[in-house]
Formats: sequence, C-alpha cells, structure tokens
Amino acid sequence: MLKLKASDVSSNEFGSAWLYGLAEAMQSTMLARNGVGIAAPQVYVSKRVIIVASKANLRYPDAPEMTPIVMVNPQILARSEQNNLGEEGCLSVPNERGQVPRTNEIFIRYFDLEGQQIELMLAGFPARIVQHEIDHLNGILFVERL
Ligand code: K3U
Ligand code: ZN
Repeated sequence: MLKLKASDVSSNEFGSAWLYGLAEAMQSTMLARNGVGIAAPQVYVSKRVIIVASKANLRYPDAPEMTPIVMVNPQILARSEQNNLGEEGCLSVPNERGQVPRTNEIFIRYFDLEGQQIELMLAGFPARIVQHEIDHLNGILFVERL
C-alpha cells in the first residue's frame, strides 16, 4: 500500500460521509501517535488526502502551532530554490530518523473536504511536512531521500 501512487478524490466524493470518516480516522491515528502529519495510505486508503498539523518541538522549536488542516488532492505549484536539511521521522517507519533535504518554501493548491479550492504559501516545518506527506501519496518514503 505504501508503495502505490494514490488516486485523486473524485468530485462526487467531496462532502461525503465516507470522506469525513476517512479524515476523522486519519486525525485520530495522527493524534494517538503524536504525529505532525499523516497521509491516507498510512491508514490503508490509497487516496490523495493528507493532514498537516505543525507544532513546536525539540527539533523545530520555532515551528508554528497549526490547527490540523485536511488537504485533499494537494499539489505543489511552485518551489523556492533553497533546499534545507531537516530531521524527519515517520509513523510508518518505526525507530528511523534522518536528515532529509526539502525545499524551504512551497506554494500549494488543495481542496477542503467540501471541495473548496485553497491556495497557500508555506515555509519551514509546515512546508517540510507537506512535502513528506505528498511523498506518501506518490509511494515514496523519507528513507529513500537520505
Ligand atoms: O517526527 C515526528 C514528530 C513528532 C512531533 C514533533 C516533531 C516531529 C513524528 S513522525 C511524523 O509526525 C510524520 C508523520 C507521518 F509519518 F505520518 F507522515 C510527519 C513528519 C515528521 C517530521 C517531518 C516531516 C513529516
Ligand atoms: Zn511518513
């Protein structure tokens, strides 16, 4: 499952009880495991849904506190040129951490659970989490980027 390319959520799935249920299952798994993000394939659903929930922590003391954002069919539209190394872990790769190069700033487009399109610029730790989670949607684990 973690090696598959996940499918887009289709227009008839927006606003459905199924999609809300998936987001709830993802959020409760993420909170139970003390994660700062999660992707649907990590709960065995090969669909393009991620949650991003940055918070300050030992490795990223200046990270912003974010109310968890559910992003459906997220896309990176533009990237800054600068790459930074930063520590990552993964709920699906227990006991492994590593320094992963990621673009510092990204401009993204995604849809909320009801299908409203949102565009957002992110920098630093939240941008890192989004890149890690979109990798999950494309079947890539952070250990492949070390
Ligand atoms: O690395 C973790 C972490 C937890 C709290 C604060 C800071 C870091 C736990 S692993 C994690 O949250 C992954 C979740 C995953 F695997 F489901 F995607 C997200 C992540 C952590 C660090 C960098 C990028 C993404
Ligand atoms: Zn992960």
